[in-house]
This record gives sequence, structure tokens and C-alpha cells, in this order.
Amino acid sequence: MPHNNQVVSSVNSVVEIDAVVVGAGFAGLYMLHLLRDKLKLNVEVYDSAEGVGGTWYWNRYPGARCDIPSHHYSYSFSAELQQEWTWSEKYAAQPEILSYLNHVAERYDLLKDIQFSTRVVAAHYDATQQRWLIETDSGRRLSAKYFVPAVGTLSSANIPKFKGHGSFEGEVYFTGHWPKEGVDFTGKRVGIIGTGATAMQAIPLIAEQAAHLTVFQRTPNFAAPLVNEPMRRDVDQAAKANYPELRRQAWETFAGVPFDRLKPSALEESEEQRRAHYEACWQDGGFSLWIGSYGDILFNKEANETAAEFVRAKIRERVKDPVIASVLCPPAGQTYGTKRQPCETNYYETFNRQNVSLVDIKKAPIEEITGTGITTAGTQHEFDAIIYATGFDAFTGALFKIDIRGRDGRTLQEYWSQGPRTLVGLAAHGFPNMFTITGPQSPSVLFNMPLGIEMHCEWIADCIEYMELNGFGSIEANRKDEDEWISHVKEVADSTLLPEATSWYSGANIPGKPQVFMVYLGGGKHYKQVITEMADKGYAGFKLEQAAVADSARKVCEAL
Ligand code: FAD
Ligand code: N01
Repeated sequence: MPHNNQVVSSVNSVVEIDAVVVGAGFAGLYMLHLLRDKLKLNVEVYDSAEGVGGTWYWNRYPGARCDIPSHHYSYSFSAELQQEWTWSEKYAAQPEILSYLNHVAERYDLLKDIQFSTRVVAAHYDATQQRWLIETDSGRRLSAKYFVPAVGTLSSANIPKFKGHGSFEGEVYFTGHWPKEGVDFTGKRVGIIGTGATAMQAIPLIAEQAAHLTVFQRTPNFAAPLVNEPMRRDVDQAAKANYPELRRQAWETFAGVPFDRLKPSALEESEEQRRAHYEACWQDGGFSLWIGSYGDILFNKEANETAAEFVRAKIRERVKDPVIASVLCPPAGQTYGTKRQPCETNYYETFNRQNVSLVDIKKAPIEEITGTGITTAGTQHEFDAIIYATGFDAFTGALFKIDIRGRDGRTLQEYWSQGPRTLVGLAAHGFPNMFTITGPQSPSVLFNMPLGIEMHCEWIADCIEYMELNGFGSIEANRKDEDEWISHVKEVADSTLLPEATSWYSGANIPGKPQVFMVYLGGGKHYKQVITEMADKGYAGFKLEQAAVADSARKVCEAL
């Protein structure tokens, strides 16, 4: 993409619209609906996928499903939508969530404004025009007042480049780009790298099919059972009769999902009481143990260790071979739940199968990918297929793949070279009229994401409406307010145990990535109050400039 002045001078080939949204997942779909159908703006959405769904379009690996109950892992903005959609399982699987998002796209007639199989490659801000100049890989060039990269926090795959990368002659799969038609592993020798939430969902199902499955584990993980079940009619009816209350309760909690067993402190109870309480949470399943058991386990190491030891005992109970169990057990000193707790179904029992083996690559690291398999510390493992379940370059990966340049041509990558810099996770100084959704330094991945996405999309739409009705041409986060927000995010994070973990929350999974804790841990409810108050005060913390040129978006909004 040429520099700003050149783009302006070759304006003939540039399509003028009000807003460009990148991504057609939960965020992009709702953003389109609000900007187009509520504000009546002229909006185009782009996604490199062939269809809607985002996460749920790409992650088609066996076992992919949500870890928040389906009634919560869904949009709340429409009572009708809530009533007409019936989930078939307590925790919906990928195909069902994808069907749901397709239903939403059709119901709100969104597809006609989404260009699929098209990647946005560049977005440059032109301060004179107060517009973004955006380019796609199909060569389409757009001038838009607003740029909303709804590109997803977990959409850019982390694919480690081991020695010999690319030389394996068998089948290679990436969980985050799983083939649409599925994969049949029957009779095959399969190797899987990674033991995060993704791998833990896939491993039990692949093991049932493959001739042999070898799991390469670097760091053992604390997981708890999901306890999924077919949707009970009474549960569905109760949810549908009480959706507003269900959502209200969700907003009262830290992570946007209600749990009714939460007690203040693990240390205030006897060992016996604690064990019984952990057991009840374990039986509830999902995140009940993690964020629904005791309020202090993510703040106090001693309290945390009680939960950690409870999970270790469960692993030892479920895995028959004590040597394998010891490799699967996170060692003393590794805190529980400071990485997102994976939810599993038969994961640990899978290691009791004869056709499954575990390789501890912390002890014997992967040396090389060869034409026929993987070499670890001198041992060659032969495979027909290798699966990378190695996670994501979270928060910044997908944004950095776009050549985003703000004022004076400064790239987002340069501005964030020491870690993300945002005001409330929605905007960055030097990047006017650009809004991120569930971006770094917002509650993001530590809050029920559809609810968090709705909160952000509604805030952005309200902000745009305010700008248009008041004749503003640009809105930009103040550097000083950004500094204060970043300090606040750090201060809150440092009061917990989470920054201590080597996790993708801090960028620790990506070699060379600055390690900064990227999630706001003040809770969704408090955060919502903060951003609402900013808006109520005329977007306190932001600098608003009058429009330099008359624009169509304003006329449309004024006509409403
Ligand atoms: P995404 O769904 O990631 O969509 C982003 C879209 O942007 C993608 O389709 C991508 O192709 C597109 N895109 C990116 N860059 C470009 C570009 N340059 N040009 C064009 N298109 C581009 N969260 C929960 O709260 N609960 C859960 O249970 C849960 N389960 C999850 C399970 C898995 C396997 C994963 C990976 C994540 C899960 N998450 C969960 C997080 C999940 O990512 C969010 O809940 C939500 O789906 C994110 O929606 P989104 O629209 O923000 O981003
Ligand atoms: O990714 P991860 P994920 N050499 O980063 C290993 C959501 N999600 O896709 O731990 C060897 O957690 C890495 O090892 P280590 C959820 O938010 C939700 O599993 O870094 N191994 C780890 O074992 C989740 O937290 C669900 O030592 C390497 C694994 O690969 C997030 O997505 C399901 C390596 C990656 O684990 C990410 O989960 C799935 C290397 N170079 C995902 N690099 C639900 O249940 C990485 N690894 C809803």
C-alpha cells in the first residue's frame, strides 16, 4: 500500500465508505449489525475465511467445543434470538456454534455486506482527511472514517519452527486451521504437539481412532472435567423463561459466568471442608473449580496450592501408570489456574490406553522434524500424521499481520513494541478512529467473550453515533490516559498470581514477544462501569476533533 499522500492522490480507485470491519466472528457480525442496521452506516466486512464464525469456522478439530455453558456462550442482544435458538448440549460443540453464527448472519441479513476469502492487508490513517485507507489482498482499496479490526484474540496460530520445519512428508494438521472435510486417522500413527485446552479436547477422540497416538508434552497442565451432557429440557426451559435474569447474574460475576458455590477463602476452611468443597466443584465441572470454588486461590499461593494438590491427586487417581501420572502432574511450584484451566472429557483416562504414549519434551526436547517423524533427544518417532496444537499468538498476532499505520505513518507494531498500549483496550494513542474489540488490556479472554464482545461493540457504536451527531471527525486516546490505564492494568494483575505463569496471557508462548500481562483483571462489571462513565463524560480520556470535511456518515446519523 502506498503512503497516505499517494493514496489520496489516486482517489479514483478508492471506494469511500463509513466503516470497515475486519473479521466475521462473534465480534464482526454484531459490529456490522449495529453500524449498519442501527446507525444506518455504509459498512463493509472482510474475512479471510470462506464463511462466518471466526474461531468456530477455523477450529474444527475433533472435540472442539465451548467451556462456558451454551446459554451463556451466546449473544444476549436479542430476546427473540435467545428464544428461537435451542442448544443441544450443555456445552455446545464447534459445528453447533458455527450453525448458530450462520443463523445469526442469515437472520440479520448480514452476509450481503461481508466479503469472504479476502484478507485485509493494510490500513493507513490519513490525518488530513481523518480517514483510514484500507487495502485487501484482492486489491480493493477503501477510504473509511472508522476502522474496526475485529480480528480475534485467538485467531493467529502459533506454529513453532522446529529444526527441519516443513520437511515431514506425511500429513500435517494445525488445530486452528482444521480441514473442513475432517480427517480420518483410522489405522494411522499420529503425533500431536501440545497439551493445552485444544489438545486436551482433541487427544481423547483422536486416540479412539488412530492406530497409535503419541503426545508431546512440554508443560503439564491442570485440567478439570467439563461434565458435558445433552441439554435437559427443564434447563433449557428455565433459561428461556429467565434469560434477562441469567444475563444479569452473569454481569454480577468476575468472568461473566455465574457459579453458585464460590466461597471467600480456601485457607479459612479445614482440610476436610476444603476437599468436600473442591469435590463438589469438580463434579459441577467446567470452570467451577477454577473461578467458582474459593475467591483467594488466584491471589494467595498457599490457597492456590490446596487446589493444585487436589487436581494432582485426581490425576494420580485417574492415570493407572504412576510414571505417566507423574509426567502429567504439574510439579510443585506450578500454580493452578494461572493459565486458563482447560476443561476435559476422558483426557487423563486416555493415557491408560495401549495405543497412546506420552513424551516429556521438557526432559527430552524436540530436536528435529524429519521426513518421517519427530526426533527427541536421539529417539526417532515415526508418524503418518503430525498435529500442531501449539496455540496462538494471542491478542496482537492477527493485528500485526495487517500493516496498520496511524498518525505520521507510525506502525502499530512499533507503537506496541514493548507490549500493547491501549486506553481501556478499545483504542490506542496515535490511531484515531480505530477500535479494537476484546483487545489487550480489556477483560477480553477472562470474561465470557460473547458478552464482552457485545459490550465493546455497543460502546463503539454509541461512540460513533456521538461523533456523528456532534460533528466530530476523529477520536483518539490521550497518551496520558493510556499511560494511567496501562499502570492500572498492571497493578491489578500484579495483585494476583496470574502474571507469574508462563502463559499466552503474557505472550510467554511466543519467542521474542515482549512479556506483559495483557488482560484487565478488574472484572467485567467494574470495567463496564469504567467505560460507560468515560462515554457519559463526553468520552473522557479521548481527544475529539471536529470534522475537517463534511461526510456522509454524519448525514445518515442526523437523519435517524
Ligand atoms: P474470531 O472468532 O477469532 O474472529 C476473527 C476473524 O477475523 C477470523 O475469522 C479471521 O479469519 C478474521 N481475520 C483476522 N485477520 C484478518 C485479516 N487481516 N483479514 C481478514 N480477516 C481477518 N471464549 C469463551 O468465552 N468461551 C469459550 O468457551 C471459548 N472457547 C474457545 C474455543 C477455542 C477452540 C478457541 C480457539 C477460542 C475459544 N474462545 C472461547 C475464545 C473465542 O475466540 C471467542 O469466544 C470468540 O469466538 C471470538 O470472536 P471474535 O469475533 O472476536 O474473533
Ligand atoms: O493453546 P495453548 P491452546 N514446543 O497455548 C505447546 C482457548 N481454547 O490452543 O505449555 C513444544 O494453551 C504448549 O506448551 P507450553 C482457551 O482460551 C478454549 O490449547 O507452552 N510445545 C502447550 O502445551 C485456551 O487457553 C477451548 O509449554 C509447544 C500447547 O502447545 C486458548 O484457546 C479449547 C511449543 C499450546 O497450548 C489456547 O489454547 C481450545 C513448542 N515450541 C482453546 N509451542 C475450550 O475448551 C507451544 N507448545 C473452550
